[in-house]
Amino acid sequence: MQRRLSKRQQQQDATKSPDATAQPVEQQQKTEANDKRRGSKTTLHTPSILIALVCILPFLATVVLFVRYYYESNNDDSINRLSNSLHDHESISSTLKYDNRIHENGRLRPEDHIHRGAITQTLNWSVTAGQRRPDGVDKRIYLINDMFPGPSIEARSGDTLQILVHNNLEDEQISLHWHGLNMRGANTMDGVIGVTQCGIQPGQSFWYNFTISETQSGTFWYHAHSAVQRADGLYGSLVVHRPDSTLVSPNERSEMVSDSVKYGYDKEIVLMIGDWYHRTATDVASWYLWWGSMGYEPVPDSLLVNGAGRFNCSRAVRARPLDCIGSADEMPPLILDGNSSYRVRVVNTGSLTGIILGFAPGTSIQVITIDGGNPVEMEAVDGGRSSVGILFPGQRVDFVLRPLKGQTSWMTVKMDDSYVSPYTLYKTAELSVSSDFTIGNPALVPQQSFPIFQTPLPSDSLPSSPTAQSNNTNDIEEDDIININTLPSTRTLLSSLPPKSEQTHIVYTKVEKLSRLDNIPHGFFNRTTWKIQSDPPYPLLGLPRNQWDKHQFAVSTGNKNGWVDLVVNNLDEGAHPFHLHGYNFYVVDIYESPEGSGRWGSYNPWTSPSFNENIDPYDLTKAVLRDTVQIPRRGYAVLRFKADNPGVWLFHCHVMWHLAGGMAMVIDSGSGDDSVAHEPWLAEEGMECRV
Ligand SMILES: [Cu+2]
Repeated sequence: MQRRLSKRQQQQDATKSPDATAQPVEQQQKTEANDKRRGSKTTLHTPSILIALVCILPFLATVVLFVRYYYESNNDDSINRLSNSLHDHESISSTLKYDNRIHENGRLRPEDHIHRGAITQTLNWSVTAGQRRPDGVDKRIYLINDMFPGPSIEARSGDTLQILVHNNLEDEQISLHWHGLNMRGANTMDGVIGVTQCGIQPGQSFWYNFTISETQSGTFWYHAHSAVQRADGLYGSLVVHRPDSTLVSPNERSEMVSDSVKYGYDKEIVLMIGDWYHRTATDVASWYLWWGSMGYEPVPDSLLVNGAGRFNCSRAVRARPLDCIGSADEMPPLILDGNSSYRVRVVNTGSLTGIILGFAPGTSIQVITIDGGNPVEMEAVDGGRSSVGILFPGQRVDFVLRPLKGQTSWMTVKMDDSYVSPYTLYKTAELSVSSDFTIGNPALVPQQSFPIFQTPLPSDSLPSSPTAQSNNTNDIEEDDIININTLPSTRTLLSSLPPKSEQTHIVYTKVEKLSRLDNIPHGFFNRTTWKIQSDPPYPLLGLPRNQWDKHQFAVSTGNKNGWVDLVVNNLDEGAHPFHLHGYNFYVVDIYESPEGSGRWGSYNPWTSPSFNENIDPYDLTKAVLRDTVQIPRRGYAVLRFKADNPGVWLFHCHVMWHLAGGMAMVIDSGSGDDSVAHEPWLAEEGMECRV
């Protein structure tokens, strides 16, 4: 597999032409060359047969290779695992009568943080890999201090985190990114290989050392920003509590009611929810970054909440046997105290799909913040709805869950099929029917219900669990969903939004399958597909911009600290959840072209009919402050932020496979001059990165 990838890499590197429009001509030349090689004997006699063959053969080969590769590429691995992995059952068997992983990994203790002053927390982490069964299916995953997900971090605003990360993997480099934290004055700690640091090599350690801003609090997470390790479990939760009012100066105090009083909740939990693949992420990425995938995203097999799930072993695809144990009706439960209101902090830790979260009808949900603690206006929405969505990869939502009536209930996680369905012809309604040539995944149950057990738990028998295929037990009604993507920020937050920005930058993004890149899907910003800076092999932060290689596309905001509009035109047939490091941005405009209109939906403020030099056409009362935004297919978003955080910040799609295909660019803030690096010491001789 690796050999195949590296060969591809060589081919790509050998490609010189940066001209994206050259495709048709090249394709034609290639086909002609192939024709000559393949058909020199027959050409003279039967040109029509030859033409027919040339037309049909590649198509047939594609179909055969495609199906074979997708369903069989991992047979050997799986069989090996089957034969020698009966040693590891500890992650799901326990002396308890139920699986308590969701509970243990989601517990929060705000009381330990909101009443104290800022401190320095020093943590010592060892990253390893091991076989575990998050959903009953054995898989090699990443562990931090032997845990999956990694240790939860709880802090308060103003805390300093000093985290010593040892890479105890055999042959992979790693890095960790603190998703959503502004990292003000700490760009070198942002954890992006090739942008802010070199990878931490096997056997080496790295100190992450940064102070959380006094003004930041909310739900965050940390995850690997190296290769595709995030998708194999190298992540954990990071919750920053807002300190209570007794700790701030008296004149600020009146505005600072603690969140629990303001929103009326008693307890807090965090839920890391995401799709899950049974193959390793390297295998999944290799499949997607192959011409035969034709750009169809690999469909996940399962889903996890706080590292726990339950796969129905009987759904395993025959050609891809799994080492799977456990019963489908043992879904891991949430444990709630029946009398308390909870602040539920949800993170989409997945690689591809958006999620909708639903509770039993009659449950009341109040959405309070989006992404890193940005409060939203809920007045616009009727109360009494019991579902929230869609939360896309990298995004977070906090809501208050009022006490549930009755003794037992369920939480349902539904994967958004809009990403997967139209492009893979995947039919959620006909799960067992997959006889046609599509790359749907019959193993996946896209809607799963997890039981909620209420304390005190009965000592003799536990409430019964819904089965893994409990599609009907707790359906999510479309009109019962709070659409978190239309909630505006609170008026207080919007009051700091200027009516007009000082700079406007326009970029275009798309996944392209170009012949000059062997028809392997690549994510582009304008004409650049991102790769880790390799020539010279130093992090971008250490190099002046005039030494960045051809895989870096940068928007420079100069050194004026002014407000910037970034117009992101998504020319793709699919939507993408874009995440910006180092900043929160206001989404001041967002648009999707009507289905079937044939339009690209791109936007250029200067050529727009509503262009006015003095007034922007945006309705700022609808804006929302966040750090990860789903930009619709054939549409755009206008992101406004104050470029006052010097550094080089990655802006990228949070779909793991698209990022692996290069869907990223950087925002360069606070350096006016092309010939001056932000942190020249990072590019000293002898400190080259391994790329
Ligand atoms: Cu994407």
